[in-house]
Amino acid sequence: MPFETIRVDIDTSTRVATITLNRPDKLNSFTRTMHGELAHALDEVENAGARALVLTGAGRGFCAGQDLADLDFTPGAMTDLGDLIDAHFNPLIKRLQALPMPVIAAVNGTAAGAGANLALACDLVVAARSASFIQAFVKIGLVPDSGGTWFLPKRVGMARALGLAMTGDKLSAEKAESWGLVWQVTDDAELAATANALAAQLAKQPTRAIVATREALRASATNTLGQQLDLERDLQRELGNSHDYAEGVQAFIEKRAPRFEGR
Ligand code: T3D
Repeated sequence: MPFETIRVDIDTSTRVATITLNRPDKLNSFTRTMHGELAHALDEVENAGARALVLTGAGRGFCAGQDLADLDFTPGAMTDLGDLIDAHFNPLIKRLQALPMPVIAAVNGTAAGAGANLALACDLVVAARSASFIQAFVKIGLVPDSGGTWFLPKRVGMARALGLAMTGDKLSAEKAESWGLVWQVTDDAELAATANALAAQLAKQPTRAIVATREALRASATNTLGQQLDLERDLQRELGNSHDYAEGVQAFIEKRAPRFEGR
């Protein structure tokens, strides 16, 4: 399906899908159209049986959050931000977190406002050295949304979360890596290849096990050790019946590389 504001590429040999936010002149900020297209694209990626997704931006920005020109400030007809978030941003973050495949944000440039938190909602962040992360919300009198108040304290601790959110200061890719927000920083020219290679590597792994691992690691934030041990048992029981488990064990015994199929 042709899109106006994004590009979608699905490599049927590697089973890696790439979605590129494509409004470079506006630093790929979100309009309602882009939200709608992204929702369709995620359906497309899932229906195509992709086994890893790369989310990136065209041009010099990754995503500058909400397009502030796509809001109505007319008295009596003002955009209700709660409605906008309910209709678009929250479903997007939940969808990304629940996709049955690993998701990599390839942050090519500025990631601001909801754009920064969009990256944090992905499983792994690979960032170009020139990229940066800005919790820009405070500069327009808002609170970090799209999961920012949830992701940040868990990943960087309360002191740094408060600092980033209260100042709206730019965090460089290298500092974001040293603070634990980013998996890997690459030279700008290497970003696409690095993210693609990582996605191709993940797409060859036992996808169900990867997704279950993500579920377990997330659940550890609120579970007791006892609950976590039970969850690990349940997931292991489920995966013990998977094709990829049988294949992994067989491959080990036959001393060959496994051929996982994601089922
Ligand atoms: O508000 C709600 O609806 C609730 C939901 C909120 C979610 C949010 O994301 S709120 C936060 C919204 N985002 C921002 O506040 C960030 C705004 N942008 C900036 O602060 C700066 O653009 C950046 C720091 C990200 C980058 O600065 P710089 O100097 O590298 O680029 P620039 O010149 O400011 O931007 C380039 C173009 O993109 C420019 O357009 P022009 O003048 O060349 O035609 C600029 O207006 C446009 N642009 C950048 N960000 C946005 C945008 N246009 C609309 N909305 C944007 N968010």
